[in-house]
Amino acid sequence: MLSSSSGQWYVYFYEISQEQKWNKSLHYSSTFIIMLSATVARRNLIARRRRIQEITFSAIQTTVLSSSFSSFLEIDSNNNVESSSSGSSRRSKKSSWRSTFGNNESSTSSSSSSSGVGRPGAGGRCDHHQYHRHHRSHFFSTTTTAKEDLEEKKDAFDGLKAQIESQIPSEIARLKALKTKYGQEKVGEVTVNMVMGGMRGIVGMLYETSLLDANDGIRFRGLTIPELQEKLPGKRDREPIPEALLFLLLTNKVPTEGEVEALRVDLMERAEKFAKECAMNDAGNKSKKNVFDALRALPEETHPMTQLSAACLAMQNDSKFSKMYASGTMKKTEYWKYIYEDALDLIAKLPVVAAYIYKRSCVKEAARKSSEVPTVDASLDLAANFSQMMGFSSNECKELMRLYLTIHADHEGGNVSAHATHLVGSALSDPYLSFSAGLNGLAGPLHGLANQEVLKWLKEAQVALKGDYSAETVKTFVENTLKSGRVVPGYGHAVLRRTDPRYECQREFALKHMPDDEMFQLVSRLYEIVPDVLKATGKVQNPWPNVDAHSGVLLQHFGIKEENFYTVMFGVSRSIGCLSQLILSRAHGYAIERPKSVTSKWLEEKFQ
Ligand code: NMX
Ligand code: MLT
Repeated sequence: MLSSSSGQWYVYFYEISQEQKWNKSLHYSSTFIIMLSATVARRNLIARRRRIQEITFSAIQTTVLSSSFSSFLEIDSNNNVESSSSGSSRRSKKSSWRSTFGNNESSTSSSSSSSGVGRPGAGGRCDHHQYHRHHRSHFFSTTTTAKEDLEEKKDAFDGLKAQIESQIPSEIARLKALKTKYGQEKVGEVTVNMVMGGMRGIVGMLYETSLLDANDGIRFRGLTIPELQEKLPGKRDREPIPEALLFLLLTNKVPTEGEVEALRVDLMERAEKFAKECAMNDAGNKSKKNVFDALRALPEETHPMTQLSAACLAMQNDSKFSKMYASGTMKKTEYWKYIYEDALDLIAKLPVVAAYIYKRSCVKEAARKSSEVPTVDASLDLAANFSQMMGFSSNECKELMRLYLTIHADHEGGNVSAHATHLVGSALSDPYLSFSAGLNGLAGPLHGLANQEVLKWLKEAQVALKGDYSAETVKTFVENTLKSGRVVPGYGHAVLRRTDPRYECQREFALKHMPDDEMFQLVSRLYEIVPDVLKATGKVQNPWPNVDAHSGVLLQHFGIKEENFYTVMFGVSRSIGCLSQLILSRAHGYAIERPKSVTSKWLEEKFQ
């Protein structure tokens, strides 16, 4: 299919030229012949990639997926996957593809009712292949534009994207109805205290992926942490894997085993491709700089959070959304598709970059240090691979990483990292730019950096207390912290008014895996002492521990002792929540965020 738009041609050629390292500024007409040959080569590449995907899928189908998933899929003699339930998913997916390629006005509404549409690699894959086979009968119809390539790359396993797409029309209709019916209703009152107190309690933004209740704690799409642990499929042991949470956040649906597996494969392929390309560039072609070169240009002692945020920006050149926006050919209704691709790329890349930062900048012993691009093991889940890339391959550490990446992922929209990502994204800044902003907020000691502060403080306590964890000495230590003008890190919360459920589940993990750990004994003792000390100040709204009070003690037990890295791990996890919402925000057409500010004089004059 040839695009009539010169902009699309440009983007297409730009992508080819990026891969082939040709000069993108060559004039279209003088490069037309080159493009045709490149197109044929590219088509062969895509066909080869598809064959690999088919083989991989077939292997997964027979070896990995649960029998329940296998039972509703059938493999025909051409090795195509069909939904055994009916042709409905095929029809809906086909119309969805037509819509994608502009042949059909509105397809997604029909797909919304199809239960088969989201099955991993089900009807969508089959129809997409038929669609392309059909259109490849003519030379021009075989030409892939940047847009087609983007869609094609993800064809085999993209039940998730199809499910999101199928939900968009009904979600937009629901939001529209909400606005029409209740648009003029009030959701609360704003007092001067709220304006002057960090906007605490002001209901001011939509955020679908999670909701925080002061007393119940966080619910991810309605599910508490114990419910996630119980209900999310894809577990390797007891803890859920973050891929399952990502699926839940994006679709508001507990995925099937097969759907989680398909998403896992997708993310690991993205991670592996990224790491391999960067490693290849490292080894040979120095002319193509990559994110690791950018990181190497920073002093080793640059804080790991600064490095992670800088890495996000250094990768921004890969943004598909930005390229499409610049081409001028992307409709508003298509924004989310490119945000989705960027978001999933970024979620997959961040653990690789983070593991690199860890090994280059955080570990002290020469034997564990490395400036190599980490090697991705695509057979693992995202968390296990992250743990392994950092040099921790025990099953217990992988389990901890699964729990860690799951529980830190989202905490509704008002916290600094989520809000910053949301705000910057609302200006149509791409996911790399937006999430870098979120990371910069997470790097603050009152927010994500508190996990680093907690471990420093615990180490300080160990030195000061010399093993005497009696109530009196511990109380004095905590009071001295306050007297020195510092906050007690890991305690208090802007919204919660109880012990953070994320603290509780980590405590359970510790009780199960490391009950005798000395630092865990200290953490437990502090839990008994700190709340009363904070209550005695008379000003702390929530004297109970938050997530950060417990995470470090687990990590150090399993060998991740470098606390300046802890917030990076928080950031890797937080990408899952922030970027899920970013996809939905563009899919549902959220407005640019622009609240009203006033001067203190304005307030005085209003009430005088
Ligand atoms: N230690 C000492 N003082 C505290 C603490 C604490 N843990 N928590 C709150 N306060 C103080 C707070 O500084 C404020 O003092 P002042 O009026 O002198 O400015 C007063 O109590 C009232 O604050 P709150 O309304 O209870 O809390 P706020 O919503 O303003 O702040 C936090 C919430 C989380 C920033 C605050 O509790 C805090 O600084 N905690 C320690 C740092 C921390 O653990 N942050 C991690 C939060 C979770 N995360 O991952 O992001
Ligand atoms: C978070 O996880 O973002 C923190 O608990 C801070 C918050 O919710 O305000």
